[in-house]
Amino acid sequence: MEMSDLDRWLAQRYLKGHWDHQPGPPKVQPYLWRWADIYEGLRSAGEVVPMDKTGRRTVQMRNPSLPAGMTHTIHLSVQLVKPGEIARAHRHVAAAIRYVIKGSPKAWTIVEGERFPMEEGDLITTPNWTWHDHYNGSDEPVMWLDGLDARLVAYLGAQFTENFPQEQQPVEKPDGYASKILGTARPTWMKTGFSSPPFRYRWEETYATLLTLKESEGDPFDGIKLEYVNPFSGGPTLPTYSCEVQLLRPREKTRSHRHTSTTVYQAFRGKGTTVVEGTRMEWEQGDLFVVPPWHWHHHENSLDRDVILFCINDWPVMKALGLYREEAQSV
Ligand code: 1HN
Repeated sequence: MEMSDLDRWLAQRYLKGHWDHQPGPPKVQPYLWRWADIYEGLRSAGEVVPMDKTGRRTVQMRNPSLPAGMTHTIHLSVQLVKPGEIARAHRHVAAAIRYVIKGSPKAWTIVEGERFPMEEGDLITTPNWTWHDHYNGSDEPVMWLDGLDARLVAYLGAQFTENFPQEQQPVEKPDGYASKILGTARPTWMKTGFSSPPFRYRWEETYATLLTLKESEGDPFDGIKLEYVNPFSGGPTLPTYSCEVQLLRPREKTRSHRHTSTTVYQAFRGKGTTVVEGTRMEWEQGDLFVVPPWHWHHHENSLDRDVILFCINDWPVMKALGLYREEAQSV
């Protein structure tokens, strides 16, 4: 018997020898999506895709090397809700964040009975298995980024989805509830069942913190960078990923490093360059891009005004599994 005969014999029985190498999963590649394209696609979807056909009107990033998903761990889409529209209530195991691109104090995402206004630059969490629906009560379209760990959850076989019996869940909590009970003075008797609470991180406060720190040293790899922490634990935004925002000062160029976690970015303000393994990704406001695992990268702001990048990084899941490593390029 030849080795190839053996391989065939085994294959017919759904078996395989260690010597018979098969290709591994596809590798996420660095890629940049232009806001102009995303916006054009979404605007057209607003004209031709009715809400009752889709449940959620989103345009999703797909990494060129993957069948779906912006990366193997992070799903990212941009969602549009037109004036008066409702995106119906449901829940799923995959956790989500919303990062508002165009908002209004009269547009809300309702999570577990609390309505959270969606204003530009706000970050709102929809943790694992929380009921959520969206409503635009303003007279302008609203748009936001949806970041979900859905690909990872589905890969692990743990994705479940359920529709709420009505189109919208009732609003049962007073406005500002989460931010009050999770402030610095907290109720003694409340225990929550959520590992991460539904929460709104207001842009106004985040931006004020960035500006307060502008003259400080900052992170050598990322400039003035903030992590949106879980208000219970002080840990990452969600068990699977961390949302972060960074300000690059005029003419700031960061040091290069690489890590096994994957990052997806949105250029929230300004324009600049991220160099990933020698490839220059030139981004402008609204563009989205990926830095794949274990790729050297640094950021450059070559203009005289501030740049702000929003990102989702899957380091919490990598650290939880003992898979996180990082390395700095020597100076
Ligand atoms: C989802 O539930 C929303 O609730 C958005 O707005 C995007 C992508 C995959 C799976 C569920 C939403 C989603 C999603």
